[in-house]
Amino acid sequence: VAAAADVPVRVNQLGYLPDGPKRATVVSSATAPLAWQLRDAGGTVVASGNSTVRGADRASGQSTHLVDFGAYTGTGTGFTLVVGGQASHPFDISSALYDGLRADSMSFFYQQRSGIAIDAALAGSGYGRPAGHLGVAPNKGDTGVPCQAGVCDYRQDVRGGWYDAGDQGKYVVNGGIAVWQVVNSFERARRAGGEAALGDSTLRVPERGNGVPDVLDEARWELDFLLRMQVPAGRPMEGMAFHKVHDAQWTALPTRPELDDQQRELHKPSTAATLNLAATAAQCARVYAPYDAAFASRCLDAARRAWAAARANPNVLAPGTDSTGGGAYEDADVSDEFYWAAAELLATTGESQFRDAVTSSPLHAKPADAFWWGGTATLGRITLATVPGVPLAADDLARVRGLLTTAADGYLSTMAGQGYAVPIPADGYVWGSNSQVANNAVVLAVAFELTGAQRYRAGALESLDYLLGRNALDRSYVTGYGERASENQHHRFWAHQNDASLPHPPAGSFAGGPNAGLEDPVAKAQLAGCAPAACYVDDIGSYSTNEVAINWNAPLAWLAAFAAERKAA
Ligand code: 9MR
Repeated sequence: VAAAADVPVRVNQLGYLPDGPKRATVVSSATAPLAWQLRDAGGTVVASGNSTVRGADRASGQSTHLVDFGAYTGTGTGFTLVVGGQASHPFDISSALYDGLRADSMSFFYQQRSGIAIDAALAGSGYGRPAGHLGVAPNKGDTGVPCQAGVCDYRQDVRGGWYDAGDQGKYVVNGGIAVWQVVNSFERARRAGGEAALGDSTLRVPERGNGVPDVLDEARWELDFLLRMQVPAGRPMEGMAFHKVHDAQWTALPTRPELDDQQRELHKPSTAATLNLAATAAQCARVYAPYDAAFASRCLDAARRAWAAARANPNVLAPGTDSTGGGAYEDADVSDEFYWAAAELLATTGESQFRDAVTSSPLHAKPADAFWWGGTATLGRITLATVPGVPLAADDLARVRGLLTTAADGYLSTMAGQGYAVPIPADGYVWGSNSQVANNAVVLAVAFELTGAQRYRAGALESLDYLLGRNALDRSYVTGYGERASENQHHRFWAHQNDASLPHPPAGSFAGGPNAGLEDPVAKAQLAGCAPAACYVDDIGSYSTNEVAINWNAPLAWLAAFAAERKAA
């Protein structure tokens, strides 16, 4: 199928919810409003009006107009928005709009599993592959992985988990935030009465039918790996978590997981990784308790040991230079990871030692900053603000909730100031910018849960509009969703662009997005001079704009589940 041409009327190419906001952006330097028509599939005009002139937009470098057709409440497929004789891509208006994306964005994690054969009957034709990294030749790991020189003198079984991204490394910092968001999407949905949609037999995973919600089955694949990354009792730095396991050298593109012949190595434990383990294992203990008490108690024990180890080794920092064969995931400030872990342990146990750790942290009084893999305090704030029964004083809890709604108000005002409603500023287009859009949209959705105010839900949904096509490039960043969707994301197995015998990324795969830093050779060669929001190319070589990653698909899946819930406006 030939890619659709870029058009100046920019819509969510998937569509709109009947009870959600319906806005579009038009690229035009006209200084007077433009007439617009909403046409149904038969070409009949079902709504019309005039645009609002927005003028120059810094992030996209474009002159824009806004169209608001939110007054239209009909449903159907094949709508187009026509402005000045130019039609948008066709889109749907449907309350079932996000049902497919909810499943596909979550199924991404099954497709990224290490240490298990991927079944084409579940993953889709072309996506099956033998298990990777179980020590079957030519693989050398991950069942008995040695440390890098000088780090340890034993081997550890660290099989399983999810490959991080387009590479086949597995990083505890990053695995942590990703699995937290997957589990949190379930915890949130359960509070909203929507857990059935994430329940047993809702996903294409091998564990379907086992009586446990599939989202939790999927997350457990990663949690079991994180637990294996903990230094065993009796070893130096016991209770700490190894920072990461990956190949000694970067592998070429493509490299099928089962054909990776590089030596796998464990890298030195870090305080950040240990606190990622403490936080996610504490969350695990809370959320899995009703389904598997033994697993929940194993999680809690690991979380306590990790917390104690981090307290005993509070400043073991992973260096930015350790990036041969895998990403560094360096972090020079672990105060936010301490806060997050304390919050999860408090919410799970209610113990005063963790309450003291939360309330004595300088971060407890600070504004709710945007979260990402290197900054996790707001994950802790979300847990404190939303999990029922957290034993903090009522006024303190109200204050934490207020920090989150204040952050959400900030994202709304950032959105309102731009031609494309994006909850990041013009200077925020860094590596993985799409994940920052999605993470900030998660905060908007949390503010909706806390207050019931529709403007927050609208902000979360409009953030999805940006990711699905209403943007500087007229592009959906999610494979399989939209007329002009990314399909050549950087990946060693879904490398169709380099090898026609391999598949494209599966539907629901989320590109990292525009990165004004131009941090790879393809971006440097093709994107010189780009406006920040246009610094993106759908080329497999552009890993700094077009990779997939577990910590990026996680907020997309979280949001898709939120958007798919039927909520009356
Ligand atoms: O998401 C990470 C981004 O914040 C960093 O700027 C970038 C460079 O260090 O690394 C990104 O993470 C990559 C990781 O290092 C290796 N696996 C792929 C990840 C996504 O590109």
